[in-house]
Amino acid sequence: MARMTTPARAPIGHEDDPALREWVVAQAVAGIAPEQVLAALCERGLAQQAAIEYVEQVLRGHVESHARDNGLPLPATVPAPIDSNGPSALVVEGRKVHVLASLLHPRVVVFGGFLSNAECDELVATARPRLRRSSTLDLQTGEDTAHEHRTSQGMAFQRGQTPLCARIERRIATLLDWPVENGEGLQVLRYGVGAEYRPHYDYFDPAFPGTAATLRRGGQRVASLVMYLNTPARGGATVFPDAHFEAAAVKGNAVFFSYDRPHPVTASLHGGAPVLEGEKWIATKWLRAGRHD
Ligand code: PD2
Ligand code: ZN
Repeated sequence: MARMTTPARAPIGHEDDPALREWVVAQAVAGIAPEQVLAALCERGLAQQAAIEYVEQVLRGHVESHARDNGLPLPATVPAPIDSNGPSALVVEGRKVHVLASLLHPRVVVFGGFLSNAECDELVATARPRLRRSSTLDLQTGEDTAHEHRTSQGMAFQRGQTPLCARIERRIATLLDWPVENGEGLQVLRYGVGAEYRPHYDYFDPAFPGTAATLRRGGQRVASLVMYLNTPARGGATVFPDAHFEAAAVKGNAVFFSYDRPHPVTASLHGGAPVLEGEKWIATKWLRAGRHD
């Protein structure tokens, strides 16, 4: 469907009028910028703040009834670092970070220059002597086990384990407006030639018994930030198959993605494509809905 850029006139009616509610939902579905929807509502007499609250309430109600009607989990609040068509650079804790690409569904933002070269090199140097074969959570038992779908080596820092970890964690918290305490410790991975991380979801599937213990520590994961610590000579992109989108692994850049419920409807399926030449180093930060201890 072609995306519209200007809203039709808002129908005249009281806020309880189903026609007005349907109009608001139709604008959102058509991709009309929220400011334009608000302007159209103000034009027909609503005060700015009342219009904001009305639009939020209508869209929340729409999403909730869609979830109920389709047997989906209700959406959670997730980090939302930037609006559509916003600034192309942000200053975060004194560092200029560029917005290189942004997708709405799945919600993906690619940031340029999130880490300095020196920060990338220091993370690699600190992690290198502690690498082990990567593991994944076994959904049946809740144990971490090696898996053929994840052929990297890795290690995990505790939150705030080194001054550099703490600095990066503060930067992430500021960029994403999400508490440091809701983050898991940084995980560093190294992929050699041929190594990959096949497409998966980062949330914990609540249908499996092995997820209960981890969910008690801060609830669901709601977003991920994958930071590239080097630039592989070839391959190693982070791929989002549902969107036919890939983020190139470029030293210092980072790809953010969020998922507001533990369900494929988020289209947040993603993977690390095989490294074809050279090696690939990343640091991943997973963010929980609540405090992770
Ligand atoms: O290495 C990657 O690009 C990648 C891909 C998918 C990392 C992760 N997931 C992850 O750390 O969750
Ligand atoms: Zn992942």
